Amino acid sequence: MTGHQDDLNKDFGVDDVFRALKGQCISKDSGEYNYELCWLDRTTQKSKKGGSHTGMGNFVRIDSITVDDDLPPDGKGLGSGVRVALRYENGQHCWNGPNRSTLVVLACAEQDEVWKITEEEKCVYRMEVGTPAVCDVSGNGKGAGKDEL
Ligand code: MAN
Repeated sequence: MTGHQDDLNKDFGVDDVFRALKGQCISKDSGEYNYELCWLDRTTQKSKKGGSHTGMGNFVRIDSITVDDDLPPDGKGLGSGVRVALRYENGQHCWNGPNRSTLVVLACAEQDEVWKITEEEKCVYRMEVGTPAVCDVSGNGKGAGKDEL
């Protein structure tokens, strides 16, 4: 994993591409919540019925993970191969569980967009997000399914 980390930092990293996104947020409705991703900052779960906002984690690092998903017909999915992922940890404590955390997995897209949010296990969230920020990263290009990393 360290090798991947080094490559990421060298190839595009926080210094370049993600710096431009810092301070910007995108969101998506899903179920009873609206979920917000603020790049390199935090993820948040907001109840549609009003009331409290729940911190789902604070940005800790860029990572990479291997995924193997079918690409939906609209292309708004991760496909398969190595993908850039952003880790958000130490969010609001979960009753009888861990502090909330979010893994944000990125794939190339024309605009920043949250595609899907899942709660993998209690208070452990995963967001699939499209962004032009990773389009130059090996394996994340359009038609991402066919990369050979
Ligand atoms: C809230 C939300 C859920 C979470 C539960 C855990 O309802 O944050 O996503 O599973 O708390 O108690």
